[in-house]
Amino acid sequence: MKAFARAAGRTVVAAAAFAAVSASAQADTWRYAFEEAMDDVQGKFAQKFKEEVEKNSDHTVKLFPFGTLGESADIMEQARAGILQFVDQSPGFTGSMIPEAQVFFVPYLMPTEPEVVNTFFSESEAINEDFEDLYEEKGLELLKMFPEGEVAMTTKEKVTSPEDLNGVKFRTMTNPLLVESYDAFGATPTPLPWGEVFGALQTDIIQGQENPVFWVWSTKMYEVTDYITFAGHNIFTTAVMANNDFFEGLPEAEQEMVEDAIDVAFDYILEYQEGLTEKSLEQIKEAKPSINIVHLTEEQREPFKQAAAQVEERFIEMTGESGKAILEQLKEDLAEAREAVAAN
Ligand code: 6CS
Repeated sequence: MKAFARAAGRTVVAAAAFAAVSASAQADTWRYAFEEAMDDVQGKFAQKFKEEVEKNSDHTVKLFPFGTLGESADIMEQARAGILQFVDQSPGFTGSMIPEAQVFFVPYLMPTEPEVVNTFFSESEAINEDFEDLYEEKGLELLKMFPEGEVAMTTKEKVTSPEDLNGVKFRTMTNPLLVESYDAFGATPTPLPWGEVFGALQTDIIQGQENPVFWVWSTKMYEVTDYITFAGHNIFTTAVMANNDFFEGLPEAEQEMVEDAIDVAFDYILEYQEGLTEKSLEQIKEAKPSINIVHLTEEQREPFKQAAAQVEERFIEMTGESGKAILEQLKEDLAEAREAVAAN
């Protein structure tokens, strides 16, 4: 009897072990949505991630580019509900859910030199540690933040000073601090989801927007605006995350496989973007020879820089001690990235 019980016990243990192994070895389909098209920066990142996961596991990654599942806010909701396993949402939209993520919209905080930017995103403690906790509180495992290039303003009229933005309805992503920024820059900020931007420019509901140049090219923003202005005030940052329950439920080896795939995609996307702004500008000039490309001088940038101080203050008012700590850490990380690049 005892022998039987022992044997039965062994069978149960063996069956449980088999179930655990087969659950982890089960070939699943993971769904991953992002805010851009397949051939844009987020799409290229996602494709590289898919390639790596499928190479190193039995899982399949199904990609959902912009428009297939709704706007950015919709895919975030689906990821938090566990309908999607992975989502790419930029802090420009996440800022309304995680106020600290708005730190990326303090003008002139982020550098624009690609080398410094890349070192910062690879090494930053604020990004790779502090933000992870904040995302986790919202049920998300932050896997990576990465840059998508310097943002430029595209407008219908010439902009060389904040006065030129007076009366300009300027589209912003939907976070309160970006609204503050364009208010400080003299414009009338108009937060809109991405899907409404082209039509709003075409019908003159808005007269300006900001985005990295690859996006101005791929979404044909140059067709509905005549000036591309570089004020050096920011870069575009995005973030990839997983539903936290899904990620925590993965065996450790699979979590590592996912993290490795993200690291490969990160290195790939930094390299992919080398020269992308310049190439996109050339493509725009060819498609629309009348386009005006303006790089503001240091003197012209000065009043925009001065306006940035009040935006930083607003950021601290909005986010309190936790925002202040992130801002300080970020500044420290940026100083270290600048030093590391200068030393090379
Ligand atoms: O401005 C936006 O809303 C969009 N810009 C980029 C570069 N990516 C996705 C985002 O929705």
